[in-house]
Amino acid sequence: MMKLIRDPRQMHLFSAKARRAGRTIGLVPTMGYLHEGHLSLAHRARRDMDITVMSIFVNPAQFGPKEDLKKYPRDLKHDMKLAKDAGVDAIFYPSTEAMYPDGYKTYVGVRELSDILCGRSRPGHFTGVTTVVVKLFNIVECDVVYFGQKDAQQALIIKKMAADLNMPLKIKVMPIIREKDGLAMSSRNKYLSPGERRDAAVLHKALLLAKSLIRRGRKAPAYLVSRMKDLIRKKKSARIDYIDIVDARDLSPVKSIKGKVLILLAVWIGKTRLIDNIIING
Ligand code: PAJ
Repeated sequence: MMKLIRDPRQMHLFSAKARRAGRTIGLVPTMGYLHEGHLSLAHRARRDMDITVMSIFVNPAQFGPKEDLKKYPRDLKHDMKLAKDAGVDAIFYPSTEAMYPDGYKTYVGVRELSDILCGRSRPGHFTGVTTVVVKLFNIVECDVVYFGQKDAQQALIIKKMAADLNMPLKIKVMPIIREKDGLAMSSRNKYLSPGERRDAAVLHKALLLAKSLIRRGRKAPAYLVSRMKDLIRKKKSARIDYIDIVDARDLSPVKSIKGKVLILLAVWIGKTRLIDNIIING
């Protein structure tokens, strides 16, 4: 029987009981509207751990004032079925009031890493993410937490925070799950019209173009970025937010492609902002 737990104290009691019984706990934080990307994390947690907890919480703190908090897709009933089939033991589904009661004051932030790339276009976003993630870690008291490489900067920032703050847990980052045409799965893909959905495949195509150029010896980041931009601009609905090539370990700029580099991009397809990335061993 999968449990649905709304109260943070109840969630903590559930975990405490499991821990006392010697069980290991894996946590999969999500904002719901589950797809195969989320479920791949749950499957991995189920494989590695005794107890799998999935949180579903559309976190207002990580949305900007002009962003899609209100229209972010939600379907708890369907999510519960998918989570149950994936072997999740408990869903933590708190209310906004329980997470951010009146008078809430505390925010946890990671300097510098939160201000670049996606953080430049979404000021405050990553502080909202790290804040809710710390709360979830404290409520669930998990041993291992699972994140997707889809949100590469997010995963890196959370790893940095956990290391800097001596958090007693392990972070696992799992590969990006894609649709047949390469589009990275995302709850926001639901916003795309059929035409936009076809155009959206260009994000992954651009990453593969960069990869093949690197394989053929092109090593100048500026050249790679300009070729990717040319490809993306061919799609009518596309508007580039940013494309960048950085060191995969710490998101620092690279002058040439060597070692592990991370190519990241954010592209507006119509009114929907999509992100994707690839790690390349140069
Ligand atoms: P959400 O976008 O729902 O994603 C939840 C987790 O699923 C994240 O770790 C994300 O990287 C992973 N994920 C999403 N799409 C994926 C894909 N196609 N392949 C593999 N993993 C994928 O990320 C968030 O929620 C929030 O910021 C959260 C961490 C829950 C904090 O509110």
